[in-house]
Amino acid sequence: MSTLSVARYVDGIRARDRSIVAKSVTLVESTNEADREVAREVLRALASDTGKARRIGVTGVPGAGKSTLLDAWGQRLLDGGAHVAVLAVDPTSVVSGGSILGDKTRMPYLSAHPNAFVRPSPSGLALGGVARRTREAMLICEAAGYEWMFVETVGVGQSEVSVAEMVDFFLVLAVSGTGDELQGIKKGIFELADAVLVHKCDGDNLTRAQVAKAELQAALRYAPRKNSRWSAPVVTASSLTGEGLDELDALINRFFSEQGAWIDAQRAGQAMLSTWRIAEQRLIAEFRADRSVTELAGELAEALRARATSPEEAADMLRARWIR
Ligand SMILES: Nc1nc2c(ncn2[C@@H]2O[C@H](COP(=O)(O)OP(=O)(O)OP(=O)(O)O)[C@@H](O)[C@H]2O)c(=O)[nH]1
Ligand SMILES: [Mg+2]
Repeated sequence: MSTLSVARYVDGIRARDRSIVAKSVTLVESTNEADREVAREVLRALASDTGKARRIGVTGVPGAGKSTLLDAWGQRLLDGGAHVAVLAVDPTSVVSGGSILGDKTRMPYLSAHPNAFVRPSPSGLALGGVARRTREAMLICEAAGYEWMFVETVGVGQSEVSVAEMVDFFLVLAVSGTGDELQGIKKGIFELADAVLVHKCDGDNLTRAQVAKAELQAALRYAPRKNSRWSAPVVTASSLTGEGLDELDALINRFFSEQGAWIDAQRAGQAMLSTWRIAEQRLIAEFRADRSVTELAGELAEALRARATSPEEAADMLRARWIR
């Protein structure tokens, strides 16, 4: 599929040519070996241009208002002269094969603005592939000079963990007014959150949002912290009225100005973590594709059916065959 040369991609990205940026993201989504080689060369050439953006993950249940928030927040940043990129990660597209978020990435202001780049989730990629694509797409956007790099992900399944593992700041959206104030907030998510935002704090929701805020603050007090020098604050906001967005801005600015050393250390840890993940995926793929392993697996299926061996013993035999 790659019709452009490495130099064309690299120059286009550096010039922030949005159509080339879009093509480059398509390139990194490709699993075709020839495309992968081009993608690797492009990323290698751009390595020193990356790493300069503020990487922010936004998660929350479907309908929590992630896209609406990013459109309102992004508008403020764009009006201030910044460049804003948004990548979406939708785990449901992995299952359904069609990007459900694709038509739900409603960011009218961002979509129409020349200094913004919005990209829905790719379909037809396994979650591991989505994680790699998102990490690489992020690097491309950084090299293109987008200072604000947002990753929107639906708060279901493993996707929020993999997004938390590639951003500097992880914002968790909660919605009040649904009866259960902590709806959609899974216990483990507190360990990942750098801030919790009680969203849709407007109209009839105002008092409920304040109650939810107090409850969340109490819950967060006991959550394990990933950064001992930053305790995740709880804020309220409405993307419809704009209320609370100043506070959100101030909070993010404070995080990025105070936590530089922490962010550097976190990024180094994240790079090592991705290295392990990629190595694991490669090893598993090679293991499962190995002829002698698959042959033995065929034989073991019989033995398992006859209960002549256990899955654990069978797995050991497969491993022993592979190592030999
Ligand atoms: N009252 C109120 N409604 C809001 C607010 N923000 C978003 N909404 C509404 O909530 C609905 C869902 O908003 P989206 O921004 O699409 O939510 P999302 O979290 O991106 O949803 P998915 O991408 O489908 O997971 C829309 O009807 C919005 O108009 C808000 O601040 N206040
Ligand atoms: Mg959305």
